[in-house]
Amino acid sequence: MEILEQISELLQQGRAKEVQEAVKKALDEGFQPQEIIANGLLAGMSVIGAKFKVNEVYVPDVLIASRAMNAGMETLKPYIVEADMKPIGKIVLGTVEGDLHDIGKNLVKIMFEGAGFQVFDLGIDVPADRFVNKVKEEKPQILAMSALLTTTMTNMEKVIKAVEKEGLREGLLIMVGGAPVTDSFAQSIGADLYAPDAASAAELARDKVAAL
Ligand code: B1M
Repeated sequence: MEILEQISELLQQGRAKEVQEAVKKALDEGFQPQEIIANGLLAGMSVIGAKFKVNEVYVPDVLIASRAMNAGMETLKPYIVEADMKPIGKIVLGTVEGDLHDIGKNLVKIMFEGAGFQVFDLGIDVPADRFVNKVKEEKPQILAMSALLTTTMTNMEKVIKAVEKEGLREGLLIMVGGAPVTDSFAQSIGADLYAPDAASAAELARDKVAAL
């Protein structure tokens, strides 16, 4: 079996340690981190997602696969993030309140870091006031929010309102993303930037901050 296929299979079985070993092997074989993410880790995760949707696998299986995904991403991180790079800007990042999904957010974080940003990751289930406090403290160029549920994406607007109420909106770019989020939704809640995936999120952030 080809190594990327092996990574996908191991991830689906939730074998985190073996995923990490296979990721290292793929790097040794000359695969680029982006290829390993797209055709190994994400390929496996999308099989799990499809099975989850039709109740072929359940929450514990998804959690175990998610851990394997994060383990694989940790192994790749040093190869994506350039060492000793001077930050080109600051980003405050988090998954909004009520939402526990962090795989996409973690991927976005790695890509932001790879693009040269210093990232303040607030984690999951982040209420508006925590975003506001971190923006006050760090004065980032970008506030970035992730949501994976149709029931939590609406909390992005609450954060934007809270940021406005505190007088922090001017000069701050707000980026939103996550599976149910669209460009038109982003515009409707008053966000400045929307990106459909982690690589474009990093590219967009880099371009927008360079233009400031
Ligand atoms: Co959840 N879940 N989940 N889940 N889960 C989804 C999202 C769902 C689509 C599955 C389904 O029914 N088909 C569905 C949402 C339906 C909806 O609202 N439309 C769902 C549900 C219903 C739920 C629960 C309610 C299930 C339950 O308990 N009954 C529950 C909710 C918990 C909560 O959050 N309060 C729940 C729980 C979980 C687990 C905890 C088991 C686990 C999360 C573990 C973790 O994250 N640590 C989980 C998972 C893993 C999924 C699926 C299977 C995979 C999500 C994922 O990680 N994808 C997902 C089904 C699916 O997506 N096929 C599903 C891989 C990841 C790389 O993609 O996060 O989309 P994604 O990130 C992408 C882009 O969206 C983008 O970049 C990434 C790619 O490059 N992106 C950004 C993300 N954030 C961005 C921010 C940006 C820009 C781009 O700018 C700031």
